[in-house]
Order: sequence, then C-alpha cells, then structure tokens
Amino acid sequence: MSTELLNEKTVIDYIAGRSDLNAVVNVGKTTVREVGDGNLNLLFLVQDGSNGLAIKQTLPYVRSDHSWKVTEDSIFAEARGLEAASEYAKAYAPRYFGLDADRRLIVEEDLSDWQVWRPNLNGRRVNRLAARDTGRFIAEMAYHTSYFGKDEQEVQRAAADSINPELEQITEDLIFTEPYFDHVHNSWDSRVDDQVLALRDDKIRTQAAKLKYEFLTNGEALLHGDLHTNSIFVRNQGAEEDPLPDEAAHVKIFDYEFGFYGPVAFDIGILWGNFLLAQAREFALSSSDSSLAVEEGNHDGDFHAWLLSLYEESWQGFEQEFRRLASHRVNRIFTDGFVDHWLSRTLRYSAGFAASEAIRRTIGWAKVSDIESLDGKAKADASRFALSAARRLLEGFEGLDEVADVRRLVEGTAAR
Ligand code: SR1
Ligand code: MG
Repeated sequence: MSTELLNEKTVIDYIAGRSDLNAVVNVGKTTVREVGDGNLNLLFLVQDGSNGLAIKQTLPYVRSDHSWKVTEDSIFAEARGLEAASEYAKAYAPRYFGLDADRRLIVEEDLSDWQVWRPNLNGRRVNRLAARDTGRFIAEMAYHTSYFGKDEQEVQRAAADSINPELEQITEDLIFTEPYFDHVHNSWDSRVDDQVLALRDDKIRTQAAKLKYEFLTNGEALLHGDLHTNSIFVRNQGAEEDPLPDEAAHVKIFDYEFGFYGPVAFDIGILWGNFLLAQAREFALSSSDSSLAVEEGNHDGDFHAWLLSLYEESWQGFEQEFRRLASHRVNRIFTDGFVDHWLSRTLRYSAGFAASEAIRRTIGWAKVSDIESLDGKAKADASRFALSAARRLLEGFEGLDEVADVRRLVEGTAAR
C-alpha cells in the first residue's frame, strides 16, 4: 500500500508535529512550494523568510506516467547516500535532517540560493571549479566506501545493505539496453535515423554489453548512481573583485535515490556524458543562426573552451583527491602500481559510461533540456553531434590512456 503523499498544506502540519524541524523553521511564517521536477519524487521547499528546509518524498509512480509503478523504497537509498555523503564528503553534501521511514521522506537543507547546474550550462554560464569539486566528491565517496578506505567485511556488509534493485533495473533498461533496440521508449529526430539504426550493429551492442556487465558486476563503492548536471547545485561565483575563494565548496550534490554499490566510473561517466550533451548543444547553437547563439556578456568561444576543459578538470579533481586519500589506504596489498592500474581502468570505463549516458539522453526515454529545448535543425545537429561523439567513445573507450584523449575525441567530432 502506498504512503499518503504530502501536499503544500499538509507539509506545514507535518513540520509543526516534528520538534526537530519546527526548531529550524518558524511554522507560523512558512511558505511551502512543491518544486520537484525529477521523475520519482515530490520536493517541497519550506521557507520562513530566514531559514528553509527541503522535504523529498518518493512517489509510487513516475511523475509523467502514473501507470509506471516504482518502489517507494528508493527513499532508503536516498537516506544512505545523504548519510554517507554527510560523513565522507561533507563539504559537498546538503545538511541532512534525517529519514522518516513511514512517510517515505527525507528532510535536508534548502539550497534554493544555489543554482542547478544544467540550466546554467544551457544559459552559457561558466561555473568555475564546479567540475573539480564534483571530481573531489566522487573521490571521497569512492575511497571511504570501498576496499581502499574500509576493511573487507565492512565493505561487504555495506554493499549488502545498499542493494537498490528496482532503481538499478531502471538504469539497466533505460541506459544499457533500450537504446540499442527498437523500443517504445525511444524517439529521435528523423534526420539522425542512420545513426540510431547503426547503434543496433552487433559490434556496438557488444561494446554496450561490456559497459552493462561492468555496471552489473563491479560493486566496488557506494555510488551516487545518477550524477547528471540536474543532480548538482552550483554556486554564485561572487563579484569579480571578490570571487568565491578556490578552497570553498563550489558544488552540493543531491538526489541520491539511485545509489548502490557499483563501479566508481559510472558516476564519472554520467557526469561526462552530460558535459558531452552540453557540448552538443553548444556545437548546434554555434553552427546555427538561432537567437540563442550568442548571449550578451558571454563570448561563445570562451564558453566552448571552458566546456571542453571540464573532462580534465573533473578528472584531475578526482585523481588528486583519490591519490591523496589513497596514501592512507587500509589494504596493504594495494601497491602504488595497483592504484595506478585502478585509476587507468576507471578512466577508460568512465569514457565508456559517458557514451552510454549521452546516447540514452539523446534517443531514450529520459531526455534532457540541453537538446530538447532546441528546435528544428539545431536539435538535429545537437543529436547528431552527441551520437557521433558517443559512438567514438563507445568504440574506443578501452584504448584511452589519459583524460586528454576524451577531450581530443570529442573535439575531433566537431571537426568532422
Ligand atoms: C523513470 S526514471 C528515469 C530517469 O530519471 C532519473 O533521473 C534517472 O536518470 C532515470 O534514468
Ligand atoms: Mg534525480
């Protein structure tokens, strides 16, 4: 049976009944707005003029398709992820006020003075160091939840406690299977028919299968599980004369409901796949005469160069932080050579997962505004770019040696 869903009125009664929450916001002065735009949750922002809270409650169905039933137990994955991030990557996690298991909801800090990254990317706004800090976040979670930072039995217990099969199934279907077959969830601009049909080639399916198998079988660390640019808050950069200091946290990571023990490369790859989609949009806009092409105050050449630098910035943030933490690793057979080997392998699979994400966001069920908000030729151009770059990554991910290869490969797509 489903849990009773809150609405903008009942949220106030709910907070009034919880002394830990009504100590944070003044119930008599609160306003409540439901602002969720994810597929699986309601999200209420509760503000009293000075303080705020965010309440996230799972829906028993997909928001845009109520006939598609989904477990409400994903709230437990959300809670585990928030708890782990608060412990291991505190600077990058929203403050967590706990889980209400009966109501299938969690309460966290209201971050509405931050901005969601994807709309900023779509609006050609540069967010310095957001990629670096997302890389650091991934490293901190990866180290502390894996055999690098914990002893073997602790990892195995944590992995057993973190199973999330229903939500993993969504990922397995939507990312790793459906785009490579004729499926009712898929749709695309007919101008890229040739590229979509070419994804059904046996060689491409084999590459997609290698990635799906890695996702299914490599339970090495607790993942975020859905680390796209709508799961990342970025921050105002400060005034030119008083910029946000480099050592401040430039991101807060939210929406942990897809979390489980999986390959660290999956989180990096989802992030990179979304950088690739932002690039596809940029490619399409700069080669079209759309009025969106150049926004005031933003030289598109600079923005394009910045976008291309994000693979390296995020990887360096990840690698440096991971190596720093791994100097204290608990498993003494993990030599320096093994750390190097693990990082190289993670880099290659990250590039592969980036391809899987870019493909499914272009032709599969869960599309993104980077491409969907374009129309006509620009949309077709962006789709063509995304599919073409993703195909090159899918075919070549196993041969990549360094992160600059990812940028080169994507840059090469633009020139084709
Ligand atoms: C039914 S859920 C569809 C997609 O939305 C989520 O954000 C995940 O990316 C999932 O694949
Ligand atoms: Mg989400």
